Amino acid sequence: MQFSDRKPARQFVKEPKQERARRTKAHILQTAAEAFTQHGYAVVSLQDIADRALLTKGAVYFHFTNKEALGAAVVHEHYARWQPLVDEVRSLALPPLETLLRVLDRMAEAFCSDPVIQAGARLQTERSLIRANLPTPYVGCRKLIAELAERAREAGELKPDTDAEAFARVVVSAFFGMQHVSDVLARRNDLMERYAELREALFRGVVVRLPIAPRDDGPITVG
Ligand code: LUB
Repeated sequence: MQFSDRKPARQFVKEPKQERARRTKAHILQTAAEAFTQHGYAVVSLQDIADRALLTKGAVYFHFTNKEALGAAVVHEHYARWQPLVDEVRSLALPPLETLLRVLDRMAEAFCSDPVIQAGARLQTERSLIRANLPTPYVGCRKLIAELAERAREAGELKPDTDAEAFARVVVSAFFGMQHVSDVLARRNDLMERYAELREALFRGVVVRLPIAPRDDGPITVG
């Protein structure tokens, strides 16, 4: 009989348990990211993360075998968060240059507000201390920016002699350096101002018409 067997009851118990485990794991990851971004990988212990998360060390170990696993999970989650951001901008179907600028704007905002994004960047600079396989940094982002820049060049929005690959390398290096300097000197409080300067300086040389300030929803016009 459908109702009297153990099966439905077991399902009823199992679902919320899995959901709770998923939430606990996400909570640990978020807490670890906050600790890593504030203090760096080396000085944060698994016990520190457990204390911060208001969990026992055993509860943390249940989800992550060691600190290396937690560090690696934060870095992987950092990269997982770029794709939805890019997809969201692409869904607006804007012209290529505006798409590229919006993606960079959104990345800058994420560096201001998302501890997982912040921690992922910091952990990549500390990657020699983390005994785990971490994704190669910068290359995926460089490829995306190069593609978008090349499309903007083909659309006549960037100067015809723009080297999209070289431009992308410069953008990634400058952007990464900018967020790092902002972190070290101002705990990222001045990141959007630094980003606006960087955007202006980098794009001034390659655009046909100068873009206006970040986050302006109007058309991109001559400055
Ligand atoms: C991006 C980080 C931090 C580059 O692509 C990457 O590997 C990145 C990880 O270190 O931001 C941002 C231009």
